[in-house]
Amino acid sequence: MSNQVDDLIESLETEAEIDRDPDDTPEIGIVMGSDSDLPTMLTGGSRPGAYDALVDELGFGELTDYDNPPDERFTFESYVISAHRTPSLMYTYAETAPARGIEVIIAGAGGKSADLPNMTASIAYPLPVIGVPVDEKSVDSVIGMPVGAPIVAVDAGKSFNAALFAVQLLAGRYPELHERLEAFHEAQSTNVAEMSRELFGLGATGFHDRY
Ligand code: AIR
Repeated sequence: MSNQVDDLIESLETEAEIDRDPDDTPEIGIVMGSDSDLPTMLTGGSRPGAYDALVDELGFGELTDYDNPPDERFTFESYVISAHRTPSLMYTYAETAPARGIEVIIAGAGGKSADLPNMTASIAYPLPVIGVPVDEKSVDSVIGMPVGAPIVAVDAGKSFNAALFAVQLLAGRYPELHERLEAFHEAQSTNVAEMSRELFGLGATGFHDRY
């Protein structure tokens, strides 16, 4: 095992032993099998991703230093962890998550052997894990868990929905997040209504050429 993996494992274990104010620890942990998953997992690639949902729509901050949390009340952290290349890191991440304040994990991986979400769910149980198949090939391996070992998963690539669902899980405990989710939904509906009115008023060709 490389020293860098050892160092990461040690820092997670050390963090798990620190008794921090829960307001300063991340509620959501995002893990992905490779940095090549980043466009899909966080910033969206061809569509909006988890980062867009959490930061732009729901006011979360990204925690990048446990000693200096961002000003935002609700935060997330993100790591690259491969089930096959760094299994011990996956194990430690999932095992230490509750002690580090994580309340829900979003885990994404791609390819035919996308095991990070389901293995993380098994190790972190009963902490909820939302799986994101990074591509179509990985759908079966993410959702194919045996009875008694649950995972919920979103459609291929839809990390935006995984983030929304993570916040839905948190909203039962934090009324403020409940309100933010409602505001997001309201804004989304208004946007559809505006488009609808514009399409009707301009007609299909006029709407298409409007910009
Ligand atoms: N992967 C990485 N370790 C285990 C798995 N299943 C997945 C990553 C990524 C794909 O393999 O989640 O979607 C290709 O990874 P890379 O690093 O070769 O680009």
